[in-house]
Amino acid sequence: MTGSRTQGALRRSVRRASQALARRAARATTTAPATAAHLVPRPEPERVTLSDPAKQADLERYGFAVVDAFDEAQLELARELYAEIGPAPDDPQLALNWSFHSRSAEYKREVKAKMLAAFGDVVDRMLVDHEVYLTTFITKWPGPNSGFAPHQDPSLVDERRFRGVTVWIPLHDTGPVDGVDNGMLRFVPGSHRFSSALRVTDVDRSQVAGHEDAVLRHGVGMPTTAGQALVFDNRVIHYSMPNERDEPRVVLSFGVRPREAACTLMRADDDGTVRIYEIHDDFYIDVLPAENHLYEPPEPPIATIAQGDVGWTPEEFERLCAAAPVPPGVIRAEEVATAWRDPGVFCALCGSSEGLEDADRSVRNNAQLVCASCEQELRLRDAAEVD
Ligand SMILES: O=C(O)CCC(=O)C(=O)O
Repeated sequence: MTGSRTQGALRRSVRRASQALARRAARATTTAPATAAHLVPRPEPERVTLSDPAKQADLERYGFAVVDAFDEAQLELARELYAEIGPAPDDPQLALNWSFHSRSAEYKREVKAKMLAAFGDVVDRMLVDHEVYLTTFITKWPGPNSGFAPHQDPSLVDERRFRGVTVWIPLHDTGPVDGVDNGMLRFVPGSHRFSSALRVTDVDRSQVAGHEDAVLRHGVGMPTTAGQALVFDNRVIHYSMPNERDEPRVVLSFGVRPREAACTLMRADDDGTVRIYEIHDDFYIDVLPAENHLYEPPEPPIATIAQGDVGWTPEEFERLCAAAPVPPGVIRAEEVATAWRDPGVFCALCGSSEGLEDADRSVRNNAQLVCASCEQELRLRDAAEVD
């Protein structure tokens, strides 16, 4: 396997990101605030996402909407489905686990086939002419490692024309009971319009890096009752805190694209150029998220864009958060106990924090964070497959 990250490379990439942050902070203190081009949001796509116009308006305004998804019978069916298929065979049951991280393609195929057979029509009804490409269970096991750091999803469709969304359907109520949270989803409302920049899959280039404290001050929790879905724009900043209760929090999650839009993979070059590749709908079954960076697209990019440096300065980010609209029904940051504020840091594969550092917590999104020993295991597995 060529190009795999060793522990040294992991540290170098963390250092690179910290240096970029330091450069950004230095720039913030020396330059007068000017409106950089990427801070002017694109007009919202004309293409409608949600079939309910009021929910569509929420999605456009806040970056997310709460939509009724399952009735009692469907909720029961969803619980039975999870009980029947179960968590991924390699889920360490320690942290937050996405079943699409599983090394078993067979398991992921079963999840996709059964989730679509049972609930494809629910998604069809909720959205206007969309296609599900990614299905995953998200299990948030009780314990301190089950938070999920603030992030934006990568640009999973060509956002110059389209909106990509996730349909996130928990199988239980989410949010605090007597002050104890099981890991409701939290958002920086309106942050889908903080930038027109495309977001690449490489987590070391996350635009949220360095702004975590501001996110935790401005972010809000969106509690939901069982049967409700959160539909959110891939651009909106979102995160969740560890599950502090005794039962796992289980979610059925669907990655969805407008029917006429292909799924995309974005790659960045050091000069700020972004290459847009089209990928097939089973990409997340065939390619492990942890090895995404090793995938070599068979076709040339459909577009190459010069974005330049698209980070926010701390002042820009504060200003954007302060001006953003806050939806009704949310739990504001100041109502959240400070002990819950640390989303933790863990390896996406083994769930452990061992070998990971504070820098990993602050500049990296957990979705692709893999510890050195899992990295080594993947390398051995890939080498054995080649032999
Ligand atoms: O389920 C969670 O807590 C995190 C979900 C998330 O970050 C996502 O779906 O992108």
